[in-house]
Amino acid sequence: MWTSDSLRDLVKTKLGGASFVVVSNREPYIHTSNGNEVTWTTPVGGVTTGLNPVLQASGGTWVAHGSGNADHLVVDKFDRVPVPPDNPRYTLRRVWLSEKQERGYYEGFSNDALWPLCHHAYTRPTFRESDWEAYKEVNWLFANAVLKEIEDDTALVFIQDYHFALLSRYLKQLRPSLTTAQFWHIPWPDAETFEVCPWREEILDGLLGNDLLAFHTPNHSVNFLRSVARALEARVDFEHSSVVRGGHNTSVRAFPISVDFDAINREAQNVAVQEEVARLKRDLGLTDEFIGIGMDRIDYTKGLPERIWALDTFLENHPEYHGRLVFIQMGAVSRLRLSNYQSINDEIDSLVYSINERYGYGDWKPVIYMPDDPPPLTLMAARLMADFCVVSSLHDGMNLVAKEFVASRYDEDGVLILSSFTGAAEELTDALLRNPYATDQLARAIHTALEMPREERRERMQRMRAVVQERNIYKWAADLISELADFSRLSHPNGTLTSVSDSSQEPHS
Ligand code: GDG
Repeated sequence: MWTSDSLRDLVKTKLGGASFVVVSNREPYIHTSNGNEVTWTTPVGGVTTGLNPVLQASGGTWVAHGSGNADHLVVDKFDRVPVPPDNPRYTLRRVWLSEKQERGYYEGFSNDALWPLCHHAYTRPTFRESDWEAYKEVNWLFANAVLKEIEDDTALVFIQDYHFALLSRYLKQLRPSLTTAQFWHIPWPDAETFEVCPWREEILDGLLGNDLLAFHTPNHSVNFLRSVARALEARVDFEHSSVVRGGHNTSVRAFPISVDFDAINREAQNVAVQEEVARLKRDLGLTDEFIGIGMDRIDYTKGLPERIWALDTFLENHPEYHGRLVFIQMGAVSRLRLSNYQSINDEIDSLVYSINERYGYGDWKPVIYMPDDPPPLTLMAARLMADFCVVSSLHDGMNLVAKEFVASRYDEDGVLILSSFTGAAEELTDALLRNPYATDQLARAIHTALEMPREERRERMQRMRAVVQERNIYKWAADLISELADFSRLSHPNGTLTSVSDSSQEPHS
């Protein structure tokens, strides 16, 4: 079983004294000020949830966009700040972006083009040349910032996500002997879908600057290989899952990301959580027999309208549950400057209003909507109160909400209703796996969850907990770092990059 300690030992052995630098768009700690007081928070999102425990174990430097209004105030002259702020374990290096860069690179190309392009959610990507120019400019800016954090060429740079498709290529141009790995946290679409991107060749070539490119599932890896085979001149080896382009080998692998099972399991048993459960029930006036929950970053890929439609159908078909079931949807709004995100927020508000108007009576409302980024203690209390949790994403790289729900249920109770179109569905096969587009099926799953005998709930939850406990976040990081070290000059200090999987293929130049 991988733990924070065994990951730390592995990093020491595999990396020797080499620096370990992680790069992401979103920073793991945000400093803000209200008047004279500076406070900090952790942002909502899967990348921070996954990577923060890893960096706390491994140490190193995390390079990210400084987005808080007080971020400038707490950094040193090199723009660095030790974090976590209350118990420092690693260094956060902040990169500053202008409003124009943020709009073009982050809101524009990353979230209005690549995000909808990579998720099958029927939202059309928007490709603007000015966004693409800003994207390239910011990738270049980050490449220069990363190099300032690196003492010598043995460093391992671990790049996160779709905001930095060109970063490894730029880094290699500036420092050819670096080792880079990249984790793509969202799905990779099929090759035909990807083809509509006007800069597909540059993006694919940029990602092939990496020595290791990782996705959540084998399916995403194969989609990537097919995209390369259609668009670029390169030798694509489907059998060994690698690409050779310009004499450089990139291994393409699947590593399903996870959560810190032990920490969540421990936190769930804290007495403060029971007190929070009592407070929440009191404040929300919950006397109901059954509670369902959802908790998401509010995004059109997460299938929130589909969830409410299913609840509506369930209530229509099962009047015997009126007054007995409450569904609590928690969450945090995100990317609000984009019109697609404003629309999804408006749509959810109006659906919640309608379902409550249609079925509610007296003090009972079937849906309680709390999109105000509840604190971690409240989220934990909600997980433990729930008879069932719904994750109904239309498409999702992994989905950590599902794994957090499982990790928190030390009582081995609660049913997970999980979209088949999440990476998590490949591992959590004891969830009720459903197609969120099929409203009637999703509605029936709610009924199945409510009627499921205690023994079956226990057995399913036990099996899911065993999976998440074994495949925890430390295993994810350890597998990835081991694979990379085996492929790279970290283990061949004097040689060129050597890939074990490529031995039957053409020789490297
Ligand atoms: C991307 C990929 C992949 C949710 N609501 C609140 C809140 N959360 C937390 C959850 C969880 C995180 O945010 C969301 O993680 P997900 O994995 O579900 O989704 P994305 O943010 O889209 O993450 C995803 C992930 O990267 C990792 O690779 O799994 O597929 O899309 O930790 O608990 N946190 C707070 N308030 C909320 O209201 N504080």
